[in-house]
This record gives sequence, C-alpha cells and structure tokens, in this order.
Amino acid sequence: MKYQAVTAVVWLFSAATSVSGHGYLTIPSSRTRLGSEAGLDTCPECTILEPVSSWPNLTAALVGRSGPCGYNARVSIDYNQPSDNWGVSPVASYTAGQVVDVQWCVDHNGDHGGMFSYRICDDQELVNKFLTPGYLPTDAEKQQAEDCFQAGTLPCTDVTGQTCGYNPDCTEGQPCWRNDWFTCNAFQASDRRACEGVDNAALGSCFTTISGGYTVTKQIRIPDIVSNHTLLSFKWNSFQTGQIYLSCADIAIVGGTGTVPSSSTTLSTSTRSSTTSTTASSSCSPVSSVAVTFNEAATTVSGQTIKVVGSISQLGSWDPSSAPALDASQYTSSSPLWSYTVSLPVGTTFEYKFVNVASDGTVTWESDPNRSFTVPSGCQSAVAVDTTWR
Ligand SMILES: *[C@@H]1O[C@H](CO)[C@@H](O)[C@H](O)[C@H]1NC(C)=O
Ligand SMILES: *[C@@H]1O[C@H](CO)[C@@H](O)[C@H](O)[C@H]1NC(C)=O
Ligand SMILES: *[C@@H]1O[C@H](CO)[C@@H](O)[C@H](O)[C@H]1NC(C)=O
Ligand SMILES: [Cu+2]
Repeated sequence: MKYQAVTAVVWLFSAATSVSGHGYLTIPSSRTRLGSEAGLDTCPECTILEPVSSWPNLTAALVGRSGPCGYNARVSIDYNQPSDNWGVSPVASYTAGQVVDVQWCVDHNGDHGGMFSYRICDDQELVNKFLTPGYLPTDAEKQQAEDCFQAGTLPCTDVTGQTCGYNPDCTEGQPCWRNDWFTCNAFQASDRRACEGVDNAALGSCFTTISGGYTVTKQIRIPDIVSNHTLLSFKWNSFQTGQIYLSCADIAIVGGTGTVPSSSTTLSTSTRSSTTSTTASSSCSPVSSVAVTFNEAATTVSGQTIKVVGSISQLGSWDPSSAPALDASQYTSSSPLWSYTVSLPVGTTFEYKFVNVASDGTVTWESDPNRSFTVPSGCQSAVAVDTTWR
C-alpha cells in the first residue's frame, strides 16, 4: 500500500474491501486470538468496525454489531458471545492495582496509525451478558457496554514512569488531543512510523495472516475492582481509514494487598474492594493461607510434563528440577488441562512460568513476560488461576 496516497482514496479502498490487514489484542489472549488459534478465524486482524468516523473524535462512532469485543465479518464470528473456544473462563488473573504488560499486534500492510486504549467496564451485570454461553447481546446492549468500557478507559498516565505522548497527527484543540489514550507514532514518519514504531519490533514478532505483524506493547494499571470473570477490551482508532478495531480478553481481578485491607471479605463479583472492607469484616473470618490452584491449558504429547516454576521456594525458586509438576488427570484432547494446588500465605507475591519437561529432561519455558500473582488477603480460602500455555 502506498502511504502517500490521498487519504480519502485509501479510506474508500479499505472500507470497501476490508483486505488491508489491521490489528488485534494478543496479550492477554483475546477472544479473537483464541479464535485464530482454534482455527476458526482465518484472519484475526480483520475484526473491524467500518466505515465509521474514527478520527479525530475517538469516541464519536457508535459500536454497532461490533460491540466491545468485535465482530469479524470475514468469517462471521461475533466475539461478544462466548463459545467453546473463548469466553468460558478467564485467560489471566490480575490483582487490583497491579501494573501489567499488555500487547496487540499490528499487521505490516494495515498499519493505519492513530490511537488506542484498554478499557474495563465496572458494571458486572452488563458484562455478564457477554459471558453467558448461548446468549448474543443485542446491539443496544453492545452500545450500553461500549459506553461503560469507554467510561472505564485505563489511562496511560496511571502507570508511573510510562511515557504518554500526544499523537503527532492530531493538533491541539482536536478531540484526539489527549494522552490518557495511547498513541502510535506519526503515520508518515520516516523512522519508526505509525504503530509499528511503538515497539520497533521485528516483522513477524506477532501473528497476522496478511503480511506479518509487529508487537505494540504498553502497560496498564488494573483498576481497584474485583471480579471472578470480567473483560478487558482493546480499541484502536485508525488515523488513516474510517476503521476501528475492537477485541477483548476474559480476565479475573483479585483483590490486592495494599488495595484491599486484610479484613476484607471474599471476592464478590464487581464489588469495589474499598467499599466491601468495612461491612465485610464482621461477617467472615480472614484466612492466613489460601489454596491456589493453577489450571494451565497446555497441549502435550505422551512423556511430557507441565511444571510450575517461580520465584518462591514452593515453586522451586526458578529451578525446574525443584518445581512441582501439574496433574493431568483431567486432561482431554479438547480440554488439555494441567492442574496443581498449593497452599500459600496471604499476601505472597511471586513471579512464575510454566515449563514443559520432556521425557529426556529437556525443559521448554513459556515465552516472556514472567507471569505474576499475589495471593489475595481476605476470607477466601481458595483461588484458581486459569492460564493458557504461551
Ligand atoms: C465526540 O463525539 C461524541 C459523540 O458524538 C460527542 O458526544 C462528543 O462531544 C465529541 N467530543 C468532542 C470533543 O467533540
Ligand atoms: C468467585 O470465586 C470464588 C472461588 O471459586 C467463589 O467462592 C465465589 O463465590 C465467586 N464469587 C462470585 C460472585 O461468583
Ligand atoms: C523472569 O524472572 C527471571 C528470574 O527472576 C528473570 O531472570 C527474567 O529476566 C525474568 N523475565 C522477564 C522477561 O522479566
Ligand atoms: Cu485497514
């Protein structure tokens, strides 16, 4: 694609044909990524809301059937509805207040520049409509949820030390002049152009089907809410075309030490931890340790074992030979589940990864970054961490 082309011409071309590659949320694994990995979605970067006004007012467009999780017209998949392959359980568990790496993938041939944001909707009842197997939210519910996600934008500026710039293609006074959203570099920059330039990663550093992708990595601060199952929604507004890209990932948020007083109650869905702390202390007794269950979905062949290795002695202090093995008794080909439960003191914070140990002892590590977890304080005596091998 010629980037010197008149914007309007490119806009019409992209809007009319939808062939020019684009982007989707990859870490945590979005529903779109899972659809691609399951072989159902042949173009994960093609989940597009178009033609709409995406620039300079980032919040002007109605979300239509795309909803906060995206609709891929190419393969007729509506990611606002759970299926066997996505939406059934969280793919990542975070702690309230935690700063986490998030990543999306921009296609080499569809890098339209612009701005992007990560959002969490605090209205659990509304989010539940997107977590109910067999239920397809109406367009009105999708818009209602989109408004909620918009209101729950996780500002770039919430992460201490993170650089939060203004978009070079936006001028002061335009509605895109904001640095709570994340920005790509200038669309026509000669060096580190557009979204590809954010990480300046190698071509193919993430998966797209059209021309190969580039990772775009940022950090967000998980808000002070707790939920056994909620959604993180990603939205990228194109500068070049009338297109918006939406995807979402199923996550859990547990109360963190520091944000949740130790007298706080069991984690209840969508309850602000700060408000539960006083009312709850009388009605439950705080625990001193929690049974943490790791549920890792990892496809293995006979002779291979999945272990969990991490920074604490209970997880082998980063030594795979000292790390506990997960149990494959619930493993099936359609649900390759490895599981392990360990009792840990509340407030314990650690980093970890899963490793695959072959029968000859060869150890294969999961890809970066390290996973991290904080054992929740409160009255809840058990917590599950659902993850997928990466
Ligand atoms: C952006 O569009 C929305 C929806 O039309 C509108 O409510 C809002 O005022 C606009 N923002 C700016 C800064 O113009
Ligand atoms: C959240 O999960 C925990 C542990 O499985 C469970 O005890 C609790 O009832 C759940 N909360 C809600 C609101 O579903
Ligand atoms: C993961 O943790 C190990 C042990 O602390 C460290 O050596 C490694 O650099 C970490 N990896 C990343 C990507 O931070
Ligand atoms: Cu495009």
